[in-house]
Amino acid sequence: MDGEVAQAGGDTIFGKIIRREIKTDFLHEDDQCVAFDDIEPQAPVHFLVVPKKPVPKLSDAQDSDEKLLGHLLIVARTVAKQKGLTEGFRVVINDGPMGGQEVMHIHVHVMGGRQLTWPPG
Ligand code: D5M
Repeated sequence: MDGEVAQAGGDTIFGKIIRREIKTDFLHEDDQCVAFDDIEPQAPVHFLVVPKKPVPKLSDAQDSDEKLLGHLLIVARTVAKQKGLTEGFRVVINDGPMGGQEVMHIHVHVMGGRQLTWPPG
C-alpha cells in the first residue's frame, strides 16, 4: 500500500466512512478502495466505489492515478456481478458543480436493477 492510499480519506463524509468514523456496511474493501450502498438510491441497486486516496474529483486526478482509476472500474464490475446485475448496469462519475457532484471525494456510481433511460437529467 503506498503512502497516499494509507492516509485514507479526507474531510468529506466519504472520508469519515473510509476511516470507519461513520458505521457503514462495506460491499467490498481492499487497500485502495471501498464500496457501499448509496444512501439515496436512484435504482434498485445503487452503490458507490470510493478510493481511499482522497482525490476530490476526476478532473483533479493525476496521470499517476491511472491504475487506481482502472481498479475502481474493476471493483465496480465485481460488485455489480455480486449484486446480480447480469443484464447490465450504468457507471457514472459526476465531476464538479456542472456535473452534479455533491461529495468532493471522487466516487463511481453503479446503478442497475431496472431499465435505465438516456439521456440522464
Ligand atoms: O453523489 C454523492 C452520493 O453520495 C449521493 O448519491 C448520495 C451519496 N451519499 C451521501 N452520503 C452518504 C452516506 N453517508 N452513505 C452512502 N451514500 C451517501 P454525487 O456524485 O457527489 O452527487
